[in-house]
Amino acid sequence: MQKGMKLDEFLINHTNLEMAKLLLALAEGCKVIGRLVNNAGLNDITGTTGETNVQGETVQKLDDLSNKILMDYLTASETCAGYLSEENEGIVTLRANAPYTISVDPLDGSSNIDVCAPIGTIFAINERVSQLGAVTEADFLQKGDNTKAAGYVIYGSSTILIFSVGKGVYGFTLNTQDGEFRLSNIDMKTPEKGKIYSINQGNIGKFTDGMKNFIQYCVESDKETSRPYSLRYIGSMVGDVHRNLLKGGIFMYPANKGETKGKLRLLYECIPMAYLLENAGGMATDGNQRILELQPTEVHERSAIFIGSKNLVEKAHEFLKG
Ligand code: P6P
Repeated sequence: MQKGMKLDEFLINHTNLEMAKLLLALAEGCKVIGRLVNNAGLNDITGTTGETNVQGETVQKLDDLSNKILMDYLTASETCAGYLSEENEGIVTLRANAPYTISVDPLDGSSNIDVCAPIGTIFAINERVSQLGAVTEADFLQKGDNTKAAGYVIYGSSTILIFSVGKGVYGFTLNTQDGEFRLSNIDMKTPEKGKIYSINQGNIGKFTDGMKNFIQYCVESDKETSRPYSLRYIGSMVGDVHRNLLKGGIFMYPANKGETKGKLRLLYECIPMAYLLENAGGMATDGNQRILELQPTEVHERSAIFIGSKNLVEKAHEFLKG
């Protein structure tokens, strides 16, 4: 294995043919999304469609476009039986007799497009559990420990596909010269000790005392533990998690008075990120138990999330339980 290796060469040696075809189709769709994101200001596709999605959130034009692009590419791959998306009300059958299902946030953080902040596509792939034919919700409502592959594509200063098929985390950077995703990060491990905390501190008035006390711990001076930590918050989960994956740190979106189960979606935001960070030697919980052990009950359900370097997630737990 060497840097610069093409995605298809890597996949052929690291997974089965069906999964390879699915991930390649996903990567091709994300290339199209990346080009649209990079040219958004020129094509009048910034801003909103004027509609709200099933979440009650304003739909950005690019959310809608990205969702349609992924559905088309995944259908054409003939490997994806079912599709769940933040942008669709319910599950959709793509190819009745295909082996896999996918849960996606087609363009997470899309409200940041207009300000050129990093955004991304987040995905988690499962094997279907239902018999052949139309998919059922049971195919999607699986614990994160059943995940077969997961990752994200970050559209930032470069476009990078970060994913795992359960045997380490690998990064493929889009080479703008030849249009190929090429291996750039081999067997990524997140630093066990982080010095960055990432949270929307503006919500502090809605946090529990334990949460407030952990934030106070982060900002206190203590040479031995390299505190105060730095606060970094983009407001785009892919951007915040990607930075922490590389540099170490903790990203938190806790439950609070306004969002009693947190804001982020379990199936297509929390589980894929938790799968990645655990494969990179990190940790991901809902403040109490591993994200990957949670039993989903609704396809769009939310979860609190504490994810990143082990030392910080464990320290957060001490304060949350205190
Ligand atoms: P807040 C983007 O809208 C998103 O879903 C995540 O990407 C991000 O981490 C979070 O919401 C930001 O939420 O409430 O801090 O603006």
